Amino acid sequence: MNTTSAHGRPAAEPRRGPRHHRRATRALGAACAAALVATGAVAVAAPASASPGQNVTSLRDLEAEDLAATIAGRGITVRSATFSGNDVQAGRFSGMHDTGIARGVALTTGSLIDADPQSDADTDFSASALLGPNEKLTTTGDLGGRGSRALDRLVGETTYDAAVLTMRVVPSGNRLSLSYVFGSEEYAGWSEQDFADAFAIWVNGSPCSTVPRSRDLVSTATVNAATNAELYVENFAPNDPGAGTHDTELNAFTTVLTCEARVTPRRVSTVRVAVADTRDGQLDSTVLLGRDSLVSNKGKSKGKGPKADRDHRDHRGHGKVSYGGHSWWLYR
Ligand SMILES: [Ca+2]
Ligand SMILES: [Ca+2]
Ligand SMILES: [Ca+2]
Repeated sequence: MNTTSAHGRPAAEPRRGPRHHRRATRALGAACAAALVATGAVAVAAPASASPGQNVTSLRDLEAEDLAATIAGRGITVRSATFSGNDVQAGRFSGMHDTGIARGVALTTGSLIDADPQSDADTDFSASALLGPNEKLTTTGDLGGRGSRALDRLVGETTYDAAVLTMRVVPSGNRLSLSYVFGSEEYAGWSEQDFADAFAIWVNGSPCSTVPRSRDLVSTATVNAATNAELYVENFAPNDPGAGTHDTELNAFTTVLTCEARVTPRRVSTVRVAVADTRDGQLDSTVLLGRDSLVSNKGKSKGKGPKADRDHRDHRGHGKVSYGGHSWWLYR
């Protein structure tokens, strides 16, 4: 396993807060606070309602096995599934056409659902990290949750509020693939200040959520307006979350990417998806997994992925594909 930082940042770089202290709070001054003042989109705990047609059902009403069944497509038999994290951090969603994955499973370092104002237990989050539109640049579920040791080792940071879905599956062929999108509230200024949250998909212990034609892990540090920009979808204007044209709370997100791995046919493989905050528990990062997109077949697999309006991909999975009126270039 790669144990070096995917971000290439110096270990001695000054930090904004005591990383060992769970409740270290980021001073949301500077760019983000200015943005809130400028837009009036102040972080009042007003329950944001989802845009029409968008729905999410969290693990308050589902089991981890339901999530695995949603992701599993052709050539995959699910043996078991477990989840680690708060039950509001994972669930099933639909109607998210603008993200490139309209239906599937989401994991987040915050909450997928709005807080119930009647519940005392909901005081650490207010609004969904996923459902549109983009109302704030700083949507946060600070859940006091543990991090992931595997992500700690992988990215060289202490992590918090980890959401980890682990699935034991039996693939029919020697290839396995899974379609995903990674998005974050850390986009909009904080990722450049070393607040890149941690995310990985592993197949039998090997990370596969890498930038195409590279070994770099997908994160805010490796996919953004300046780096691998062809894989990056921005959903805000400076100081203005409402200027985003994509109907999701995510400040920015990747195009639809694919994890691919070689596996042994008819033997149990372990697929693990994990996302966690780094340095503090604030500003949510979220990963979307396409419905029926965990697939296996013989030889080269480009995955089933979410159903597209138009699909001009070639046999290698290269090409242009359109979802919900938006087009994406996919690279394999
Ligand atoms: Ca946002
Ligand atoms: Ca969090
Ligand atoms: Ca974060």
